[in-house]
Amino acid sequence: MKKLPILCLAAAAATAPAFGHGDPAKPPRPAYDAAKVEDTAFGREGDPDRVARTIRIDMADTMRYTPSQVTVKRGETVRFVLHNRGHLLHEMVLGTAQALGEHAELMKKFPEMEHADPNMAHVKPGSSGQIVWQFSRAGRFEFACLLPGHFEAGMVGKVDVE
Ligand SMILES: [Cu+2]
Repeated sequence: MKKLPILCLAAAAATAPAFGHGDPAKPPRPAYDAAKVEDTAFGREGDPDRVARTIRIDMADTMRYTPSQVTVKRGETVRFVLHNRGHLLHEMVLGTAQALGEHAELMKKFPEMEHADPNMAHVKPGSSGQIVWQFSRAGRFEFACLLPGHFEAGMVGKVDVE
């Protein structure tokens, strides 16, 4: 099973020069490839051709997402369309509450970690981004902005998978 903190460390160690978290110069995420999709505790990268629903989420400098809670059906492939309404960089990282908490702690120690995984998107001010995700497991998961100070300020949302 894929564990975010290990991935992040591996990426940070393997890459020079390091791209900052959410650096606009970060390498682009590779195109969807079904053969490379890995299952995680909170689902898997979704096939953009099988999106069942689009959910728009706004990001603000108040360190809040709107909406901050969404409900999806198990098995559903969702396209999150993220709009950054603020003047700061924001991101959305999907995961389990535990993985996101651990990841946030790692961010404090390694602020230059590189990220371009399918469960996350960095969105520049005034810009938009997206994540396509299939929620293959039931349960409550979270999404969060792990940029320094944002997670701590409460930039966290919930996904309930029925
Ligand atoms: Cu943020």
